[in-house]
Amino acid sequence: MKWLDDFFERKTRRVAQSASRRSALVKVGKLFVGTAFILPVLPFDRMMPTAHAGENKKAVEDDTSCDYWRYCALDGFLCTCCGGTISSCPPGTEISKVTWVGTCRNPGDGKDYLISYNDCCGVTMCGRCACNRNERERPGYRLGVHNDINWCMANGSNAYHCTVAAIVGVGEQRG
Ligand code: ABN
Repeated sequence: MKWLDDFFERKTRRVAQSASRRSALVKVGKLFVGTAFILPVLPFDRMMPTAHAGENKKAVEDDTSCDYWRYCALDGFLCTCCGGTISSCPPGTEISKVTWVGTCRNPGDGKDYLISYNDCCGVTMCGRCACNRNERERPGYRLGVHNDINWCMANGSNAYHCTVAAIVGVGEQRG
C-alpha cells in the first residue's frame, strides 16, 4: 500500500504549499462573520406558533375584553366589568333613551350584526374596562354612528356609568 501513502503524501504537501494556515483562518473567519450578518435578516417566524391563539379566543368568547367582537365600535366602559351584562345595565343605573349603532362581524359564525351601544346612566363613571374601538364609526355630524358622546343626554340623569352592546339585527348573506 505504499502507493496509497505516497499519493496522500503528495496531495497533502500540495495543499500545504498552496494554502497557508493564515488563509485557512481567514476563510473560517469570513464564514463566521457572514453567518452573523445574514442569519438575523433571514425571514423566519419569531412568534410562538400559538402567540395569537388567545387573542382570537378573546374576540369570540370573552365579553369582558375590549377585543370581544361585539365591541367593534364601542367607546366607553364595558358594563360586563361594572356589575351588568353585555345587554343589561348594572343595578341602580338606567339604560340610555338614545343610542348609537355599529356593524360588527362575529368571527364565530362569519355573520355581520347590527349592534346597539346604549350607555347606562344615573351613576358616576364605572372606570373599569375602558374600551375605545372605532370600526366604521363616523364623525359627530352622523350622530347615530358616532360613539364619542354621552348618550345619557336624554335621560333624567346625565351621569354616564358604562356601555352595553346589544344585538338588534343580523346582516343578510349575499350570493
Ligand atoms: N358613549 C360613551 C361616552 C360617554 C361619555 C363621554 C364619551 C363617550
